[in-house]
Amino acid sequence: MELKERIEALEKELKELTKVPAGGGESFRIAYSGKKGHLKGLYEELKSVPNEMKKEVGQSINSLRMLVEEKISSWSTIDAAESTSTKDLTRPGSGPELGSLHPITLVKEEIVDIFSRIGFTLSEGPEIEDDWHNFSALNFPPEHPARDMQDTFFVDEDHALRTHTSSVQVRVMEGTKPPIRTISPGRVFRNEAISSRSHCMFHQIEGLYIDKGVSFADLKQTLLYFAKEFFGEKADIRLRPSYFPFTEPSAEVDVYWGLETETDHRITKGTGWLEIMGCGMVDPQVLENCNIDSGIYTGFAFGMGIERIAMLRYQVPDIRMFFENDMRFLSQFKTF
Ligand code: 2NM
Repeated sequence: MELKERIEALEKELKELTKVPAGGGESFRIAYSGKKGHLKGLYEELKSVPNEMKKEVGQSINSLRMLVEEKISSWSTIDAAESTSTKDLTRPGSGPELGSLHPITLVKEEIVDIFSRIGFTLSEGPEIEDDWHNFSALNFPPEHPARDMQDTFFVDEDHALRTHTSSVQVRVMEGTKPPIRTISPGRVFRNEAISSRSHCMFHQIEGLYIDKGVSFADLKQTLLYFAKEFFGEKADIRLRPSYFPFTEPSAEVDVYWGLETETDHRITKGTGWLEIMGCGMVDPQVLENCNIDSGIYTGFAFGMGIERIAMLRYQVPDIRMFFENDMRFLSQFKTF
């Protein structure tokens, strides 16, 4: 057969091919544009075509090549689509993407869980409180600076955004006969300048234990248990005398963090110790304010800022990151 006729025959064959050929797209590619394929052979033969016919024959081989390339690229898109199985209508769809829990929620739940293992139950209460539950029942004298507009967000004459979750525990004491063992997490508000270390809204978790014969030794051992559960078996605690209106005696609690790395030195200011909470024996007057007989019952209480604990746990440098809802921050706390 003449070269020209063979080209025409191949062209006809190609135009009739509308589906991927039986051997698959790859064997077609090899047969037509492979190293020993039809096109290669035709270009080889072109060399011996007489000069006056070279142009015409060359053009028809070129258009044949374009036809081949067109076929190959159309089949490769079909192949790609089929390999991802869009045609399998029985395949299950992709599920919704799971979100993540906020780091404050994670730390809060961990602390609640640690205390629930030794018999503390959860109690929660309103974020808008009256003067009695937020201040008076807790022994804040009428002229205490916390009662100032500068420190507290007032809603009206007698109501404010709670400045601590102790108000929840006043409600529990008023409504429960001891023994009482409760833990109260929640959002609190203070009219403070916002910085990397403090915010006007944050979270606290407070604990309260009231029964006959509850002592300061019980307080210390309970807090040591917490420190070891949360920070690890090597953790230790120390108590420094302090003052709160609602406890007597009162103390600040430090946890031993360690002094091994550069970071340990930086965050503990070279001491190895970090302040994590306040605590004390509930003032007998507070018990009386809540109709608990202070001649029969004693109790301890403690409170900590959840943001501060979360900043230590996750090495977060700025408290404001907890309130910005930046997905680049939040998505790092995925737990499932
Ligand atoms: C603290 C420190 C010390 C506390 C006291 C009470 C209550 F209601 F029983 F009086 N609840 N929480 C308390 C005591 C909170 O936080 C730094």
